[in-house]
Amino acid sequence: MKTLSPLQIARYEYAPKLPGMLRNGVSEICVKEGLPTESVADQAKIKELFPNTYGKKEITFEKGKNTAASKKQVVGVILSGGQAPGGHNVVCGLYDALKATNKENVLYGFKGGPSGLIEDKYVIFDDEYINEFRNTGGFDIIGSGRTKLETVEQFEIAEKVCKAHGINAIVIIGGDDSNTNAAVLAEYFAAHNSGVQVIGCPKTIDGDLKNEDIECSFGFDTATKTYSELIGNIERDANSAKKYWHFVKVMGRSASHVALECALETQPNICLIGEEVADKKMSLSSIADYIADSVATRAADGNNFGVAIIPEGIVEFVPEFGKLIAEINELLAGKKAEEFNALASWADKYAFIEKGLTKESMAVFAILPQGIQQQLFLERDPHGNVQVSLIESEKLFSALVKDNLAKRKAEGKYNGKFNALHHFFGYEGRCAFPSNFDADYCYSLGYNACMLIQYGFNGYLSKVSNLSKPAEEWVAGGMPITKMMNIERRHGEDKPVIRKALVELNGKPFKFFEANRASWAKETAYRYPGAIQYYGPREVCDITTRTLALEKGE
Ligand code: FBP
Repeated sequence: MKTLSPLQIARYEYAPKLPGMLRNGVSEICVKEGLPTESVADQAKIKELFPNTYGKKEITFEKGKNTAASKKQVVGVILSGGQAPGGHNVVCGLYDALKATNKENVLYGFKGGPSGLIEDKYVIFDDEYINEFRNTGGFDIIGSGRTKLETVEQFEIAEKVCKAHGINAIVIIGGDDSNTNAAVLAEYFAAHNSGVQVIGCPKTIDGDLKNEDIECSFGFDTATKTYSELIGNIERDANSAKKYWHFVKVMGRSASHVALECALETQPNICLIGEEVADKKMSLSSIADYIADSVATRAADGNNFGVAIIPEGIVEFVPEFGKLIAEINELLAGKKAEEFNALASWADKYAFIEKGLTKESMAVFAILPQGIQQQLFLERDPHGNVQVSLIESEKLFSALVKDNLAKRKAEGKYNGKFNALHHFFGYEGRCAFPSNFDADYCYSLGYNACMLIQYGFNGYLSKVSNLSKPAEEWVAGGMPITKMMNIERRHGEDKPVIRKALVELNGKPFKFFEANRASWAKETAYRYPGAIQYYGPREVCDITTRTLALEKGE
């Protein structure tokens, strides 16, 4: 029998905070037009590819008479990609705004991600269904998936499905790739006069969908708070037992925003930032040396313990490792993967690898622990990429540090003890109960998406900004997705895509970290953020991330 926890019951009752301008009821929301937009780069090319949706104006909502035509809305919503806390609230906000506008409005939820639209698998939401998911984590309300909506055949089917249900708008809740696809779908619908609008919502715990307009993607706040709680607890354990070095890998497929935010929250001895590793062209051994320096310095003070945060995507930022992965991808291309997998023993496979890699890459491969070597040959994702979440880089670096320390010991330069423990925090944070920030932000994004639909916008991203301030002061509006796009080379082709936001080495969050990390590496300066608080004083419950606060100069 299904039972509810007290927190579940309490969270069902939580009323998410909307931006002040959306609080007066849907009849009191009007549009203020901003300036026409340009894409961040490659303007001529993006304009050519998006003739119907390019250059539209940014808009903000404000208090005033709602002038939108009050036609009945039938909307479909899709959750796309990895789970992120708050996704349910986007759906709830959208549903509530639709029903507040007109009781006859209908919300379809396509199941299992974008493929649900193509396969016409859906639920129709009602109060009973929705109420079970209010302010809860996860994407289980309709499920998610990573199918890309990008081919004309898929768009034709999507159009047919929408027509069959009378759907006049689709809301896609996803990261940079999913919102890129949302923009392409919006352009297709506009070019074919299909009467279907597409609105995107910025999601990903990785925090790499942000720019001058989008201050942060939802889910980043809750996920990093969850990991930071756990890292803080580990720090306290390390400082109590004084006998382990903990290597903690945190999610973040490419960018190191999650690692950086956790470091700002917990002040560990070491945190690697992939973007810096790439910028300084650091090798595996120089990184190991850098960590071993902290281990040795602390050992000299009698502290044979510490905490190191490793971003999940780190390996691809190490130039020699990136080259190795590229060569392995080549080695496994097409039928060669089958040939490789058919080899009976690891020794046979090793010989195959030795034959196929360049001398330099083989030298890097050879120093890796066998477990990591084998992980590099695990199944690729649907786009042919190594699944970095499956590579145990926390174990890789602790093994390299151990070797480094052994050499130091042999040379009489180190006399400490090094016992490493390993952790990977990723899935633990993706479905946590959303923090108040994410619960409020997501509900606002969904509510706002409905307003964008009502006012007839297409190819827009639901935008809520001024996020470091109390929700009352948040600014709601929308921006054309094409504004965030540029042309990038993907799989040998020039493609219009939303630019991924990596950690800026000149940005305030990294600068703060850089200014403090030398002392954190030596001292025990741990900071303990504790568990997410949902009820209590505002300064405890409604705080945003340190990243956002520093970016805003707070
Ligand atoms: P999105 O970019 O789709 O939001 O997903 C991010 C992420 O959580 C990464 O941090 C992680 O590498 C990846 O998903 C794991 O993917 P999967 O859920 O398919 O194992």
